[in-house]
Formats: sequence, C-alpha cells, structure tokens
Amino acid sequence: MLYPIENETRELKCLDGLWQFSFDHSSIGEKEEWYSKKIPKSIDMAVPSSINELLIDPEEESYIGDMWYQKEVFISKDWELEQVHLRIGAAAYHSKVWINNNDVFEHHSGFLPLDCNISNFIKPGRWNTITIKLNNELSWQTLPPGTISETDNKKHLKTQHDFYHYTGLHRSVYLYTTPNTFIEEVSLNTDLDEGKGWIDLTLSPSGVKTADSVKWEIQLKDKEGKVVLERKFPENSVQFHLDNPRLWSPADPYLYELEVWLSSSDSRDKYSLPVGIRSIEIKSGELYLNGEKMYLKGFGKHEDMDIKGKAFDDALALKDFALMKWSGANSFRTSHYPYAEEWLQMADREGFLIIDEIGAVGMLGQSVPAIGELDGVFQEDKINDLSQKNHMKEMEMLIRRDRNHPSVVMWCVANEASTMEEKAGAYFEPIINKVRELDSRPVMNVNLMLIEPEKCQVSKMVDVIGLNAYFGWYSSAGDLNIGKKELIEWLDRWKKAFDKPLMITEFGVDTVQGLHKLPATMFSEEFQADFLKMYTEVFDTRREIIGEHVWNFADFMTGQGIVRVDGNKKGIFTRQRQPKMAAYKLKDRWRERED
Ligand code: GCB
Repeated sequence: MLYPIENETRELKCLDGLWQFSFDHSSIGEKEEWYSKKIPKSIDMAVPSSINELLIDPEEESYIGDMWYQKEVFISKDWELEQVHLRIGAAAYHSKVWINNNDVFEHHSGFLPLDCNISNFIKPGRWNTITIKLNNELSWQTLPPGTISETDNKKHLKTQHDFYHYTGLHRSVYLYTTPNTFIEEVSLNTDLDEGKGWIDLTLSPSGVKTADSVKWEIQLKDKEGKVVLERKFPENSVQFHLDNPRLWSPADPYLYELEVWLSSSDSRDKYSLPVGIRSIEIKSGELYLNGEKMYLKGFGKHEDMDIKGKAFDDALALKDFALMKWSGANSFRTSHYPYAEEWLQMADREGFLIIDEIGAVGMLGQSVPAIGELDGVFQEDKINDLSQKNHMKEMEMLIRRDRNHPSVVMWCVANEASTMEEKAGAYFEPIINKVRELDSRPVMNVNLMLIEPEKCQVSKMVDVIGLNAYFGWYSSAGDLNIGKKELIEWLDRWKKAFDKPLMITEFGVDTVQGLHKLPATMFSEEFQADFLKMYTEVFDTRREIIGEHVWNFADFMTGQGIVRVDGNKKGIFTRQRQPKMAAYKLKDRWRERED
C-alpha cells in the first residue's frame, strides 16, 4: 500500500497517456482471450481519465458493462534482477489484470489502489502487454451500492447516490521496482506528551528468506535535511521521541522526512516519507489538535471536473487548494469515497485537515432529494453479510493506505445509511470495532436529515456524529424562518439523544451562478448567501458543533433526473472553479475565526 516512489533502490515508470480501449457489450472478451491479442475495434483512451465525457455517442457515454484497456510497455533488461510491481491508483469499479497472457490479479474497489507483484509474468528486455478488463456494475454488495436492470440488451444502473457514475482508469498507472527483499509497509502514528513528540513505527519486510534476518535503520531529517534522530534496530516495531518537535498544524504544516533502510543478506531497500508530528483527540465533547481546540471550517468535496470526470489532475487539485485557502477553510471531507492519495499528500503540505470517508454512500432505499419514506435495506437480499465483509475490507485498505498522513484526522464509515433500521446496529458494530482496532483516530458516521436521533442505531458507537442538514431547502423549501426552527429543533434532539460532538457535514442549496433575486428566492445567489448565514448563526450558538462543511465546494455532475439541471449546483464555486457570491461571505466569516 506504500505510494510508489523512486530513489537509489527503486525505479518508477509512469504509464499514463493513451491506451487502447474496447467495449465488450456481450462480455465475450475473456472467452475469446482478448488478453492474448490486440483487443478488437479499439479506440484511443486517455489515462487517467473517466471515459464518459470523452465519448459523443450517448449509448457509450452511459455504458454499463465490461470494457478493456491495453498497453504495450517496454521493460528494461535491468529489471531482471528486481521485483517489479504494477500499481493502478484507481480502476472504477472491478478490474482484472493480465500481463502477457497471464491472469495476474483481480480487484474490487473503484476508489482504492490495485498493487501487485508482476515479476513472474514480465519479459525484461522486451515489449510486454498489459491488459485490463474493467467492469462498472454495482450491486447491493459493492461500495457504493447500486442495482442493474436490462432492456433491449442494454444495461442500466440505478444508484441511491447523487454523483455521476464515472468509469475508467481514474488515477495514474505505474510500474515500479524494489529489491528482492523490500519494505512492504511503513505504518506510523504520532502523539504528544509533555513537550515530547512520540512516533510509533511498525515496519513490514517482504521477500525475506527463511533463516535470514533483517536490519532496520531510520533517520528523521528536518526541512533543511539535518538529521534530528537516528536509530538501528532488528525488531519490526519501535517507538521513539523527539524533544520539543516542531508540530504539524494547519497554521504551520511542518513536515519532517523519515528515511527507512532495510538490509538483508542480499539487498538493501530504502523508502522515504514525510512525517507530521501532531496529536488529535476528542475531549470534553470537542476536537483538539496538539492540545488546542479546533473548529473545522470547509467543504464536502467531490473528485469531479469537466472532460476528465473523476480523474486525478494535479492542476485541478492545486487550484482547489488555492481556493480553499483563499476562503479561509482549514478542512474538507472526502465525500463520498476515498480520494486519490495525492489529495492527502497536498493536504499534508498545505495544512488541511481531512475527514477520510469510505465509499459507503446510498445505503438506503431511496434517492435524492432527501425526503420521503425510507425503505428497509439491511436485509438478506440487499445489504447483507457479504456487503459487510466488503465494507470492512475496504475500510481496512483505506486505513492502510492513509494512516501515515497527518492531514487525516477522522475516519468516516458511511454517508446517509438507513441507520434507524434495527439491523443497522449489528451491521456497523464490527466495522467500527475494526477501525478502532487498526487506528486511534476518531470515528464518524454521517446522518441524513430524515434520521430521527432517538431511533438511530449507530450514533452511540461513534465519536463524532456527522449531520447533513437541508431545512429550508428539501423541507419548507424557500422558507428560511421555518427552516431555522426545524434546524434548531433537530439539533436539540441530537444533543439530547447523545450528548456527543456534532459535525455539520453538509448544508447548502442549489444556486445558479449569475441568477440574482431581491427578495432572495431559491436558486439565486442571494438565497445561497442567506441560507448559509442563517445556518452559521445557529451553529455559533451551539458548543456541541465542532465544525461546518458547506455542501459543496464546487458544482458537480450527477446522473440525469428531474431535480438536477446539468448536475448539482450547490457549489460555492462553479464546476470551472469561479466564485458565487456566497464564497466572499464565507471568506469573511472563516478568515475572522481564529480557531
Ligand atoms: C445529501 C448527500 C449528497 C447530495 C446532497 C444534495 O445529503 O449526502 O451526496 O449531493 O444531499 O445536494 O442533495
């Protein structure tokens, strides 16, 4: 799960660019062994990118089923003596990989990386073929869930989530090498105690021969490259401390560099990663970073952009961070799935706090808007034991990928699940226990506004209760006076039922940029500004609220439907990242708050 890097012991080759791509409407590719030849009727396809906005034919744009990617890659002769690994940042949603005719790996997560050792299947010094079969069907057992129907030989997907079902190789594809005995995992946890910064480090080697022993060496360097700590040890875990370390925080996102060396009888491997020393805790119902109270200001986001869809793009990410900084935000939630790790790396450097969410969105029996009756879903034929097993597995992968990032301050186990159902408690309990077993960060679950606190089966298990509130929009539409009463009454009930910290994970309204109305009415820029003002005034009177995340940072694409005109328009910025009026109001509010 370590992010691929290059250095004196490792090489890295990026396979981004154009790949060959074919649709497989009748799912015959495997039977016809497409991996053993050039995939038929192929077209050029960009990687990383979603396929959807690159295609003009509506049947292709909304295609559900099997697809194939293929690329010829020259592998250097020098790699003969190394271990060679393939890493795909994200393949949405199911993928199967062949290297030169060999069936190598299967992966079932649309938002977490696929990483496999392909040394036994490559031909160094020659051209090699990488073939990937992708499938974008969802079921009640996938994250997120969805259901498939078929008419006239065409598959249709129905989901309960409110973002476009983009498909493709969404993140970079790499080949990288390691020595034969190599560092497979580095897991670190930092804490503070009386001026000392503690680091717990767990290291895992791979490829160690029996009867061989490995030796570890670590160096912690400051920003100037000066070694501030050095250790040599044979064990796979160690704890050490720094006196008076420079702490990591949004105001000063200071990163040390940790270099880890592994030596065995026949090889040496090195892996380096940035380390931010900080503590995070919930104390007396509030959130503390390095012992100081924090109020989270920021956004629910999406990985979403014109043309490239859900692809990770450095330029877009830089722009988003610049705009979030400008607005005075200090945090965001990876709603509603794990984002590319590059987002977390940037957040570490830029000083943002992240609520890291898994792809468990739409575990409920109806779709947006968030009103109406909820049908049961925690049952044998829908969200069942297999769903729970997959959910747990993805949570584990997420924690293994992201735990070293100082920016990650909380894990979020689901967005808007049907948590009033009796069986929801038994479903979430082992998942939350697993998260706690793997990591010490606070755990959160996000609730839909239809959830009645007194009936919620999950909130008692978490540290922070996430709330999505749209009173004055989905209820009492357009009336902010009644909306305010409903909001206050709902918050009172949550406080009474649990007396736990509340995080407002969503509040916002669809707003058409350039539409102005006096007096303010729905969809106008004035209404968005008034709505956010009313909500934030209420938040300011309530000590139990530990933060506010506006829905959404930017307008984003959704599936077609009668409540969305060219996507969800609740952005404070447009999809092209230009500000609406409310952006300036938020900036004034957030920049003024010291915490
Ligand atoms: C929600 C969902 C979010 C939707 C939003 C909306 O509660 O969590 O995914 O986009 O409402 O705009 O309806």
